[in-house]
Amino acid sequence: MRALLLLFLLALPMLTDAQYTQKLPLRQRVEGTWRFRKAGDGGDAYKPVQIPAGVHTALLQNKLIEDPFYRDNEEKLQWIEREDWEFECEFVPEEAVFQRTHVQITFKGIDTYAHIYLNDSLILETDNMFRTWTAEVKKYLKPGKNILHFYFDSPIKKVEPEWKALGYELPGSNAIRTMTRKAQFHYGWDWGPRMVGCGILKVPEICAWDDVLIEDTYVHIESITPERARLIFRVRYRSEISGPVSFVVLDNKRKSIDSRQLRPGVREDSVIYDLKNPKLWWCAGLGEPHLYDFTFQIIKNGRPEDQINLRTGIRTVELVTEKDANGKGESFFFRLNGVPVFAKGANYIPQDIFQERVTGNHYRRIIDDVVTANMNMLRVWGGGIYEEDTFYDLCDAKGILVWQDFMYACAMYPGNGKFLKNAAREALEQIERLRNHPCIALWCGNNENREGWYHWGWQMQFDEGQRTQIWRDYLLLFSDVLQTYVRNFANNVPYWESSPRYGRSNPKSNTEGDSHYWGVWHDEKPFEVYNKEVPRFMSEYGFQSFPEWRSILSFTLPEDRKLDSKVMLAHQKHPRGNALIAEYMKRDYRNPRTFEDFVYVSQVLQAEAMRTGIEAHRRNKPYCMGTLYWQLNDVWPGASWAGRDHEGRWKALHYFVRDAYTPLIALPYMEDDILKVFGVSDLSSDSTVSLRVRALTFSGKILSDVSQPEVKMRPDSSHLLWQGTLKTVLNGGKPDNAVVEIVLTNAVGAVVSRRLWYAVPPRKLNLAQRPGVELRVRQVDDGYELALTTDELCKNVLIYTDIPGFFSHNYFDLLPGERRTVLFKTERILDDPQGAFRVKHLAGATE
Ligand code: BMA
Repeated sequence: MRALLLLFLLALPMLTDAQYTQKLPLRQRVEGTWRFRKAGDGGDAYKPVQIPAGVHTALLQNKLIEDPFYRDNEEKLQWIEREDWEFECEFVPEEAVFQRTHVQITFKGIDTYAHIYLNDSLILETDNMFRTWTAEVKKYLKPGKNILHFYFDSPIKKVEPEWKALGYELPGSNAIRTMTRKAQFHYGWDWGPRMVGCGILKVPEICAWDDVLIEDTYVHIESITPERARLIFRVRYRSEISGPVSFVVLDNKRKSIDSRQLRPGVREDSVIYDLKNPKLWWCAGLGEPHLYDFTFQIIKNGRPEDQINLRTGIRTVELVTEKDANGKGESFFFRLNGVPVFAKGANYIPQDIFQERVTGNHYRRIIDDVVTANMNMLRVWGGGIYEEDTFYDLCDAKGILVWQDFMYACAMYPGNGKFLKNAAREALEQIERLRNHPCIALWCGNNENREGWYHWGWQMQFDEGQRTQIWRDYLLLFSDVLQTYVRNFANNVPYWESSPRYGRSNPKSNTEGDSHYWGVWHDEKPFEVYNKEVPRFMSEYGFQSFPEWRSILSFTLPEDRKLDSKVMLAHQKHPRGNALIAEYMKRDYRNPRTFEDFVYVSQVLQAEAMRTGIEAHRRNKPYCMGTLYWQLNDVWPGASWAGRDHEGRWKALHYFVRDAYTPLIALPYMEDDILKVFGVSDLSSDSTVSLRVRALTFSGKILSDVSQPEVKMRPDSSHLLWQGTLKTVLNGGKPDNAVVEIVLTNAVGAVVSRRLWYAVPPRKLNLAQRPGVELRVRQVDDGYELALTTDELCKNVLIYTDIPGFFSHNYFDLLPGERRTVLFKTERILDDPQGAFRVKHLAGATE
């Protein structure tokens, strides 16, 4: 007996240990053998597939279709959207799962209409790719082999009857998309292909648990003072048990314990947690994006029943829309921790039309590129997807504010009860998912739906009753449901009903709200109108160009490499795109010699256009408090407004933006033959800089040279630093043979901003056709250093190579006598480094 007792006592610590971990819910991915087939095809039609996959990538994995991006393959794949598809997984659950009281499977990224069966029992019907679906499966799951089966309805055929039954056609391009809560760009956009697929875009997860499961934890920031931040940890849990437990919050410094009584059912509760001397979260340029790591636990008898780790930041964010003192307009800007932020950034769209191909590496690279380009805000545009957790984690960590649209764009949406319920549930889930991220600065109802309704002639096709109905549906969703949800659940993040507030045809678009200014591009207005059409916050404006030449090579054959070839036209989704690029190019540039040169000039043209806009917006600070150009990136390789192409290669625009977004900058602006230089500071403290404005001929003769040492720049300001007549600046030089260099240096003599300015458009410049450019290559640690010199000014120098890698600088103007070094980052070791690089420049690429 004694011996037995001893044995028992010895075993006790082990038992406790095992029980300790056994208590926690078991969470694991459904790993197994996946296969798929076209519905209706026989059993032997099943093909293996790696999940996550949509039908297109599943077919591609099996080489049953060709690369959808290659040549004009897109067109040949349109049959896919009208078929139903089946996916299936054979898996063996871990034994431990069966020892738990509850077993559930959670599905995310189910695109879109699926019947999901476990061992032939229907466990779920899904109809929204943005939602999370959970099924209790304890009674269907068995030890050994299980079959999880998905039947996907064609997203087109599924909604056709309902679409017809509406009695009218909702406005918007490819508007049948509005019937389905699925990424709207899948149906084709003016920068992307049409790939209406279905599939499993995330691996499902099993969760097995006994007594308590935490469903959601939310850190609500109640108040912040320098001494203390009061946080309220709100938790929603499911419990099978009642009785006393402890709610524990841990950060790396301390632990707080609160006693609570559990009650069975789905319950909400909260604990207060005070953080001493909180370090605030700041966006890039204003400070450190400090983050706190917390663990929240529910502990019973010393053992955690469930626990959640979460990372968050302490900050307040406001959207300030206040009437101007003169009564003429209304502000629109973000205030972070009480400090106004001039937003610098771009509109972000998904990184691939097939989201399942986007990896953590893609996210890290793109957010790094955003940070490198001195941005502090991205707008996640409403025709794409609510981004993945990784995206927001990176934005939190790097201090990138996120303007988050709900996923509605350029259309009117149905308003029936079923649709609204689905939309409301989606909103709530997404708000809950994102509300601990300090990067979220705004929730916006939709992209251009309001603008379309009022200004794109949409109303004309409807009778009075239909108009009333459609608008009522709009208001119900965007002004009522989404707004209420954001107010109640989004952790004090502001809501904005629609972007833009007013369209460009309304003069109010320049005095209040955010604006999408498309007079440049759609209305063919010259780039200079950006200087006049300055809104309070520019949330979209853009100009197209072609992707990097190597990206073009990847989807074409030599015979396709012409502006109007069938293949190139298939990769230009804007009906007037090529004509507009060509028309604008003619205004400012001489004729490109080849198609490759055209592609290069298109990028320089685009970069100049966006720089004109960015500079106008920054100069007009604080009247204008933000500039987000359209668009950061691409979903496939094609002509588009992106500054960074689908392969992640920087176009000229991304290089220009990095310079144009530097926090301290001197900006040239000519008005009535007077060259004005504005100093803009986005910093929150005073700076002292020296300004130098100097004019040179293209062969390097100095025409004028003025310096202003010790210039004070107030924090967060824009003001005139210097001005001179063009005549005195050029001082006898000719405008077609002169460049003005404007340089700001800081107190220790480092260059903080440098801008080269010309008095006439590039086509009028008298550039040397064959400037004596020399390029010397030397191997360095992370690649090759390229040193460039020239004896005559060389405009828009593009260095290129077939070797994969990244050029630290490109598309820059090289002054005579200047020595410029560029780092080419690559992992390759080159046999002939000197012969590996080539240089293109404007005079050589145009006639
Ligand atoms: C905007 C966007 C997109 C579109 C872009 C270019 O207004 O919201 O819908 O791709 O213009 O036309």
